[in-house]
Amino acid sequence: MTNRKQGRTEGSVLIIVMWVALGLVSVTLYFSHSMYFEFRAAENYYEGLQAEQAIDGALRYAMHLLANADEEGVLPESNTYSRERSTVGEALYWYIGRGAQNAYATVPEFVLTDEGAKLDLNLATQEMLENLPNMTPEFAAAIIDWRDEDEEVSEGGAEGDVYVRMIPSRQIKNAPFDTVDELMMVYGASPVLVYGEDANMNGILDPNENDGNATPPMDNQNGTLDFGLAEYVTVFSKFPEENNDQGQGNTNGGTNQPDQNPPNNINIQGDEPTLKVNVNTASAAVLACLPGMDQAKAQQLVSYRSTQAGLGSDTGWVSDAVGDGDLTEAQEYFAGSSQRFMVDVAAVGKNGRGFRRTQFVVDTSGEEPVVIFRKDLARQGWALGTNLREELKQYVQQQRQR
Ligand SMILES: [Ca+2]
Ligand SMILES: [Ca+2]
Ligand SMILES: [Ca+2]
Ligand SMILES: [Ca+2]
Repeated sequence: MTNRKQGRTEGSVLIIVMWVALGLVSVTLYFSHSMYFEFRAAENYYEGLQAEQAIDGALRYAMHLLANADEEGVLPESNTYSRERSTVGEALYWYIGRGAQNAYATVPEFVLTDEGAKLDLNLATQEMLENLPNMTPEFAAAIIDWRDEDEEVSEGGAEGDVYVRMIPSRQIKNAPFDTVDELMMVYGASPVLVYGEDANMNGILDPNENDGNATPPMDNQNGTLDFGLAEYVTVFSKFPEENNDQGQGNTNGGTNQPDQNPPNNINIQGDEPTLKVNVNTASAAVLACLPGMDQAKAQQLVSYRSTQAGLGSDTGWVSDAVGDGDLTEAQEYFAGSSQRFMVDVAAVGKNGRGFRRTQFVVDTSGEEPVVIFRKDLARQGWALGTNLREELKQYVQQQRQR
């Protein structure tokens, strides 16, 4: 009897010991697991820092390129600078840009871009705005009312009283736009109208931009990227002043008014601010907005331009491009060079993680280039295309094997 009792006790002890052992193992597993995650988080954080350093470096490099351009106001040829998978220490960066606008593209163009290639929201007339793809006459009118000083409603537009009645109510600006994103404040705006399907603003069709409503943004799943207005407009255009025959172009006359720096975008030649577009860099959609232009002529210009190497700031080619087409009305809106450029940098750390992205606008009109705008776009997500994500994994593995 005692033997059987003793046996039973030993059995229970064994079971208890096994439970304790099992418990210890799970505790160890738990801690190693959470340590693993902490390690991964620290590594991601570290790679994020590397990526931020790379963005800093890429911005400086771009400013150096702009300051030392072969021709002032003309972007360097794309084969003359490091613009994709370039290294800063162990990190990598890319300049996200635009090439020939192609709604089917799934690989971004990696170049610096010209803000002068876009239509300036603060200077465009209602007619020019109406010519933008997907623009409605009402929204074009509302843009004019948003930025003008008066309370007169443009036909189909909206002035202060409409904004006050909105829920929640807001105030109309009655002053120039400071950013393109400000379009979202204008009466009638929607993400579809302003950003279209290009939620991450990289100019290409990403998987989530072609899966309908399965993941944001909403898209029509038709295999092409439908752009929003933000693709075509800027608030930063600035061009070298031309034909400044009158000495230093001081339009102050004989008055004793102190010289005031002209606000952004406004050339004081007469009092009329003038809108211009760089005909050597603008897309057909933007060129088609200008007076005297249409889709056909704009397309002719862009096609002809793509066959000409090293145009520099020359615009003499435009008449050859359109044959019998008349450009007399449009020509005064053409510029050949620009003074403001976008540097849109995406970067990752040494293992391809820690994705970061920042857009900068650089002004080159002064002695030294200066950054006049920056916008963080990391939250908009991966912007380098699906293929590149795979290529990057392989690249990282190759680097490790060395
Ligand atoms: Ca107004
Ligand atoms: Ca996209
Ligand atoms: Ca979608
Ligand atoms: Ca689409």
